[in-house]
Amino acid sequence: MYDINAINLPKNHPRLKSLLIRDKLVAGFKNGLVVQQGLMAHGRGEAFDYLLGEKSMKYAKLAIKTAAAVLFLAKLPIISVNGNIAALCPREIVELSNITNTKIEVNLFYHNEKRKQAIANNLKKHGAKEILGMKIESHKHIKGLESSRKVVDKDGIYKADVVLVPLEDGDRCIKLKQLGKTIITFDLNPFSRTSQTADITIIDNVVRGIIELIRISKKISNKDDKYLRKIVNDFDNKKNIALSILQINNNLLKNIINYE
Ligand code: PTJ
Repeated sequence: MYDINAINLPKNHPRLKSLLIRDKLVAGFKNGLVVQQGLMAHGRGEAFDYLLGEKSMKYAKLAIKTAAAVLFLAKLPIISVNGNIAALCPREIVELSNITNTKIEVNLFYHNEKRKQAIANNLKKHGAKEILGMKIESHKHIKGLESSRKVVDKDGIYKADVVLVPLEDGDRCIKLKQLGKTIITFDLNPFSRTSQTADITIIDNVVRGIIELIRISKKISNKDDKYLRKIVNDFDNKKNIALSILQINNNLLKNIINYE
């Protein structure tokens, strides 16, 4: 087992947080949770995080509050877990699942049974009781989807009304939407097909955003449906994405002004 604590990073390094996140993924890769391509996907995410100033924008916080309300209003909400998520925030996934009564399903783009099992074991180590997507007899195929993500659990994503898909590929997001499901995503790239297709797009690093999602879920957990529905009705995802892109643009312009 690769020991993340053995990595010796200077504690006063100005980019310590970002380096620690990288190390989680490297450890996840060495321990069989993360696929090589996941490391590259993280690199793309990091680049966008830089443009956000590596902090959660107010638009991300608004999307997160809406996501919490949607999870509470759902009949059968599911969190879809891939290799990167399992390595980055397993404890938070389990905590969110407990607070919002959302089931966890492992679903991989680069399918591999051994890695799937390692991911499930890691989630169990962090307190997960039930993990969907593991039993062959429960597998169902989403018609019209070519990638391995088409294999879903009949008691999970297949019949879910709400699916949280962090770090997703666009194809499945589009397909799940066509099937009438409400989709929540964490994606640092506001231009990705997933971001553009989802119902609630959280443009934030999942490592930061999921902590806020847990916090706000705890805060609104005892609110009634009328209160929750108002949050959802007041939210405009397209507008929120547009404002996030404007914020990124302003961040870039600030740098030019500083240069002049
Ligand atoms: O474990 P698997 O086999 O299911 O594969 C997982 C990956 C992530 C490799 C797979 O889903 C994939 O290739 O994803 P994409 O198409 O690269 O999309 C990932 C998206 O997540 C990109 O838009 C990235 O910018 C974004 N992203 C990467 N890291 C983060 C992120 N968004 C939020 N938080 C991050 N930490």
